[in-house]
Amino acid sequence: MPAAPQVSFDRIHDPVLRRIGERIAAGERLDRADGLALYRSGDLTGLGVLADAANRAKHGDVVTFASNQHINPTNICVLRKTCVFCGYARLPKEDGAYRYTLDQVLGEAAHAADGMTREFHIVGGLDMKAGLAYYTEMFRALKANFPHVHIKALTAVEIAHIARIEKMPWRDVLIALKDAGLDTMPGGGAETFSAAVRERISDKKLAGAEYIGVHRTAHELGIRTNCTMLYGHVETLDDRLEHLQMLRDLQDETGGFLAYIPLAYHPDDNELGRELGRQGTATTGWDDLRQLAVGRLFLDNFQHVKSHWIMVTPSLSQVALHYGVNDLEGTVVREKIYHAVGAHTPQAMSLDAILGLIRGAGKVPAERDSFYRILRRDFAPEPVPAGAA
Ligand code: V47
Ligand code: SF4
Repeated sequence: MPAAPQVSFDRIHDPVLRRIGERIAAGERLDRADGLALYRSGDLTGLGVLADAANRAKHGDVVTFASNQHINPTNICVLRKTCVFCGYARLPKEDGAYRYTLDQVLGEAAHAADGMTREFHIVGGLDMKAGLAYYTEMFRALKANFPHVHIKALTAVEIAHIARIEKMPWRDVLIALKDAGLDTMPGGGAETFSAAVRERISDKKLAGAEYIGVHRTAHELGIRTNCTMLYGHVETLDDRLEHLQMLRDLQDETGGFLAYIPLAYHPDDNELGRELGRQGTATTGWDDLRQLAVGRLFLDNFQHVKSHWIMVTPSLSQVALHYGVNDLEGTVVREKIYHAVGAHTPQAMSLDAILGLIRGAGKVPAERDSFYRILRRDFAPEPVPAGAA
């Protein structure tokens, strides 16, 4: 049982936040009205103080990262026309459509031969020609060639797609994939669960309750998963809280979620961004920080809150380490999904760069595995800058 958060009330100016802070310090759980008050507060620093206290009670000063590699085996997707926020998907005959052969996947994975990569993060489109056998063969070959690398693959939406084309229940698909080497599942495909928002931005996608259902089944089978929320598009603050509530409820039930990762919507190069006239205007730093902080406070039964630096920039992720975040998306190699919608961040970060970010925020870096077990803390000390005494 983690210690109750120690809150420094002198840095909180909003009396509403102070009252919520007193309840957090007493170990009380927040309800949706509290969540709304947190989102609506103008005291971002005070919100950070609360989220940082909750985070420190679980992790102290330690910030983790993992060396992972993203592989996106196919961008062909049957929802290409209806997920209006996505700039990555293509129809089978469209320019730029691709589906990797097994050899191509192994070619991409060859980076893992460096011995540093500990996780493959494998997600892609809902491709009619990528059924169960496509993935079971892929996972078996990856495990045969890179036995030390963890496979975190396939969102709930992809699992449901494979189940539909194979006419199998989700459970049987998950059992077959686990048998082939699937270790954990990523959290993509959640978007925002609200039915009204889904109708507007991803009309034909698996409903929120079904996303939860696939994750519940995975947890029952011993497959731990992550979860996400896509924010900063057309959703309301109430929608965000409904989403967080559904995640918290499932976590109460199964305890199977490893981490919560909010994903900042990028409006470039996608239909929704054009419709909203929002190109070139991603989420604000304020919204990114409060989204992470409210997640940390509301999801009191989650151990890990991860910032995805690819979307919100490394600099903002560094500040987020004081807003409830205890984990940074790893040294990602060749990320495609966000770079298709206008992310201008680098596609990979070196170990030294990640260590520099974490230390620069006054935190202690630790490399973790995919289950958040600490693997390494003994990194070379930070070089002393030239001219320093
Ligand atoms: O589900 C698509 C999002 C997700 C856009 O579990 C967009 O460890 C912003 O889920 N703007 C896939 N986001 C990525 C994902 C993820 C990333 C890092 C770590 C983990 C994990 C999961 O990307 C999709 C969708 O929500 N996405 N288009 C866009 N325009
Ligand atoms: Fe397909 Fe996923 Fe893009 Fe939707 S978000 S079009 S399901 S790849």
